[in-house]
Amino acid sequence: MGQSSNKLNKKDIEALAGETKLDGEKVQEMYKDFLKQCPNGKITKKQFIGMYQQRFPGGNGTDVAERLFRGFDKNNDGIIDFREFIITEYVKSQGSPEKKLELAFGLYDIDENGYISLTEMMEIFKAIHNTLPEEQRKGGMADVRNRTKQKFEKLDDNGDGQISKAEFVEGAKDDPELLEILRK
Ligand SMILES: [Ca+2]
Ligand SMILES: [Ca+2]
Ligand SMILES: [Ca+2]
Repeated sequence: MGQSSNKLNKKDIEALAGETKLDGEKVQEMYKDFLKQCPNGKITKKQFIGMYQQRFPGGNGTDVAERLFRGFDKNNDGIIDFREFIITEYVKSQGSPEKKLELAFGLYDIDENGYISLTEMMEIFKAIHNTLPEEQRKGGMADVRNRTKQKFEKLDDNGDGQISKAEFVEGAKDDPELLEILRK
């Protein structure tokens, strides 16, 4: 009961292949793998955090996973379905620069007001820093704060204390570190 709604049919596969530029077989294969890990076709936040934690032995991936979860969960229903999973994975790894910037901006803009505040930017860089193994992290948080503040001031072209999308896009041209979150 209700199971068929989670299954992808041929048309869904083709649509996803079109959106991601992957071939249909590859999508099918990824779907099989996805179902192996998540037999009900959904990833909960808890599962997602668990998956991410494994990527950072010795570090803490929880905050990064929390942030990324929101980027994946496009419709905000608290779960990631295969469609959301594959599209976001694709943008993260091979999306066009515009799509990547779009995704990254959304991750930074935690309260979704259309601007990045200094606090929001701190959250992201702290989360990234926390994924490092303990020995690489020691005493580094003050440094992260200082560097984030400098970055923020540089990005805030009109000096209004927040980063607009245009400022972000412009700044990211010279600062690849702004997209570091997508490499996590
Ligand atoms: Ca969702
Ligand atoms: Ca914001
Ligand atoms: Ca500004």
